[in-house]
Amino acid sequence: MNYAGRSASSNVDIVVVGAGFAGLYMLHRALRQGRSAIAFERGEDVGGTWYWNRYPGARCDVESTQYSYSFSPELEQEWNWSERFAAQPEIQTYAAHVADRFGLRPHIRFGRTVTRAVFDEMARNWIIETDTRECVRARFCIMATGNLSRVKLPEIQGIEDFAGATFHTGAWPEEPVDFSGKRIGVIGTGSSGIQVIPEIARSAAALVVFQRTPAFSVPACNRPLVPSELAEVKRNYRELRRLAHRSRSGTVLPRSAGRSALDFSEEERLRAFEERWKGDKGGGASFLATFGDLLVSEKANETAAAFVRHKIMETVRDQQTAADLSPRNYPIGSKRLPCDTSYFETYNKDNVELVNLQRTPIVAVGPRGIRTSERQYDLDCLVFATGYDAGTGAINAIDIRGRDGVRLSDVWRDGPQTYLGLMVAGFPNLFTVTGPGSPSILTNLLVSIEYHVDWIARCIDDLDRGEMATIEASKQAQDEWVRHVADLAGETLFLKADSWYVGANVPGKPRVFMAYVGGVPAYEARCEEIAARGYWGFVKEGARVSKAGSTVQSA
Ligand code: NA7
Repeated sequence: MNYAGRSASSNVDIVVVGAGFAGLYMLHRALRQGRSAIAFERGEDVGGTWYWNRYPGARCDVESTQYSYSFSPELEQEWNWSERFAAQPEIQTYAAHVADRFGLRPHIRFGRTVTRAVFDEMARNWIIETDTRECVRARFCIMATGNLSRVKLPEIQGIEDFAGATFHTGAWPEEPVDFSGKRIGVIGTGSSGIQVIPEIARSAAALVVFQRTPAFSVPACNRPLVPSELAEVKRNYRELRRLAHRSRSGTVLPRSAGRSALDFSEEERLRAFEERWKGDKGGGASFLATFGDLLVSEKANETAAAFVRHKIMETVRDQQTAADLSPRNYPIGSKRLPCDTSYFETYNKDNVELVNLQRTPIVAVGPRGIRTSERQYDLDCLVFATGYDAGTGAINAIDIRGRDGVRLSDVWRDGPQTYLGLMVAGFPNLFTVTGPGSPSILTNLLVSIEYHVDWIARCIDDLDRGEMATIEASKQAQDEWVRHVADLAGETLFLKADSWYVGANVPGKPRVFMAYVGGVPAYEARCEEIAARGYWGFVKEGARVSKAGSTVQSA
């Protein structure tokens, strides 16, 4: 098919898909570089994942002062985070503030879902279409679609027959939901379920939690930030950011108690875990960093897993419920480790009941509620905390065609193929911010987003300086990178669990660990080296670029 003749309502240098944290910064960088740019956003406001995840209890598991942009020292100084781990409303307000402060809103088209992106080989630009039938040509198409943005409903027979209200944590309504006096069923006990369950339990007449796999969870240890503490962070922001880029997870955490958990006596180990379980050192990713080998050695990992199971048995009064809540079949941290506020304590409430679906599976959902192999549960509302088609879901949902009309979802049929998580061979000038194959989901995403956006912005500048029209990954470099990413993951315990990290939660999705586990410093060093070597492993095509969005002469 020849797309060259397709009309477009406008031409821009850059189209950004999504106006979450990645899209906002990409848009800002593009505009600051003097380029014409627009972003398409499915939601009615900025914020991305944080816009959609408005469920009660939604909270970030990275400290707020670190889960924030570093590109503007003025922004850093003027914004005052109120809590150690920010809740969704505050993060949403922050995203909105950034959009307003940097004048980004006029460049964002809200309520538009990008449905198609086609590379026009003649014109060497992208034609991007939305569900509202808009069509824009852009030299660069940048996917800032997020890793957790395509929600996943459970495949349970009869869901559509349920007569009560249904909600998904990842697509929560804007108006508050009143659970008081109602019988609520929650399906799913990952991070979202673990955060929403204690909140629903506060007001519901009855809350029934349908658990397929028990989750490890550690206390968030959230608390208000005191002014002196915030002032100290503000004074030291540059150093904090520098250290974040030197840490594997892009997060400054308390120093590990030791290289291996197995180098310590049981008493010393328990003391170290206990320190991270509560208090100032606790919360977020710090528990898994207690020792350096918890995610690589099964024996070391089991010491942490046993510690958490013991805590569950201690906290939950009913010992059968406690046993049902205790994970036994996968290493702690091999699934994303949730951080909670009184999750296990919630099961001591009289209005809360746990249903262990491994013992009594769901048979069907009907108009009145859920029927398990044991009994019927009559419910007024159903909450699905069943996660996402993560990593690749949002990108694959768009009909993206590269050279020769090849579809990206076909290239990714057996798992995502990228070079550095930034580009895909055969898809020139299409970038993926925190794409699969980059550290992304294993890190403080703000650190990874800013790094990728800066890299992409520099790459585009370098292309222009060299009078090049396009850049794309070479197939060979991509294949080597995909192998490298898989080899590194193979050395960890991440493959030992059925998690969204490996796509196991989506039937038929290829089982591939989607992130680069080598850590932020190694990854950034590699990307810097590649850029310094004239974008080694990328193919550039020469052409003189005359004006926004149109290439006039091949080299
Ligand atoms: P997750 O972590 O993917 O959790 C989804 C939960 O839903 C998990 O407990 C699943 O059980 C459960 N689930 C999914 N389908 C079903 C069916 N059919 N029946 C019963 N239970 C089901 O999603 P979250 O939204 O909690 O968290 C995603 C990320 O967001 C999180 O890791 C943080 O990074 C933020 P399973 O374990 O598959 O047996």
